[in-house]
Amino acid sequence: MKFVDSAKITVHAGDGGKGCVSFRREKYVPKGGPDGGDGGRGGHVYLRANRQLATLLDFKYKKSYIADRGGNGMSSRKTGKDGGDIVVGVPCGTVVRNAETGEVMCDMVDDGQEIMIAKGGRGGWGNQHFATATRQAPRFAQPGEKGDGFELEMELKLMADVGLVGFPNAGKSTLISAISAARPKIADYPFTTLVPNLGIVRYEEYKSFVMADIPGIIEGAAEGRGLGLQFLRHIERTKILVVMVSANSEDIAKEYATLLNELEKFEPTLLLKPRIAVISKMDIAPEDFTVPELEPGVDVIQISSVAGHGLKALKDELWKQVSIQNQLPTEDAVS
Ligand SMILES: Nc1nc2c(ncn2[C@@H]2O[C@H](COP(=O)(O)OP(=O)(O)OP(=O)(O)O)[C@@H](O)[C@H]2O)c(=O)[nH]1
Ligand SMILES: [Mg+2]
Repeated sequence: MKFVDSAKITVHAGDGGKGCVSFRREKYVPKGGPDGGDGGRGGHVYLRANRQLATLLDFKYKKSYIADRGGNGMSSRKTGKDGGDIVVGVPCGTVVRNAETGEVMCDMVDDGQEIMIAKGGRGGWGNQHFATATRQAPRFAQPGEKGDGFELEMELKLMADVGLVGFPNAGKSTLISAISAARPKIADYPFTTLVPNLGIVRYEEYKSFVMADIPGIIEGAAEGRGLGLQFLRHIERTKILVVMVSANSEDIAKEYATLLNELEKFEPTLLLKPRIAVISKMDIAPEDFTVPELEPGVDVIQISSVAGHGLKALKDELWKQVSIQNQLPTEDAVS
């Protein structure tokens, strides 16, 4: 499946229907009063977050969403029909901006979350509303109001608990395939992973958390080198980070520092997230391998995804950290 994580679409709510100009026609009443009905409301456009959707790919093919206009008012005070509403499904984690102003209009986080993104125009009043003592036969009615219309920029930021970052070839995809049901491509060359993968990691009997494997990061990623930058945004919303360096890296501490540096350049707040350092490929570690001290206060966990070593300890630690983060009040709750 192709992964598309940004898209531009237009949404147009329906215009309101026109109010009607009409007069009552009855036998023996040559000049009946005004009885023009109101126009119906234009259809709204809603966005709804849907957990089943994984990409913004659909929006590459269908870029325009236009709701019906309201029906015109009719004689005998009959109101026009409301235009049908449209619901556009988006993956959870889609941030929606007004393309013209850049302003964030909504952040579609929870499954089922729904928002009216473009409001249908109100129907115009029919001439029945405009009769007064001095103007008994109004020959006018209101036009319908215009429906809202926007160009929207959508950006998908994956919603995962744990973000996995490391140089290309560090063994990120191998880890996610060892501890979840995700089956990303694994190969012995850099940039095997071209799109993010999400894996659900089961923990004990009923618990689980979501881990995101993103393409490898290299020095200069924050300035656009490699594939890093494009995907770093996906870890902006994770609760914790796993920073992975291979045991046979030439300089583990330097590689680790480079990763942190790229994260910081991309978005300084990424470094405020709790992180765990992971040394991968311990089965092929050099003979004289010693566990480096990478950062005071940051746990270093050694694993081998191939041999299955250290995975339990890693999952225990990840679960512990994810649960701590889940118990903290969210930013929304504080403000
Ligand atoms: N011996 C050994 N090899 C491993 C281990 N984990 C990964 N590898 C190998 O390392 C190579 C790269 O693994 P990937 O999981 O594709 O690495 P990645 O970090 O996802 O790489 P990119 O997607 O390119 O960023 C593959 O040949 C894996 O088989 C491990 O624990 N032990
Ligand atoms: Mg990979």
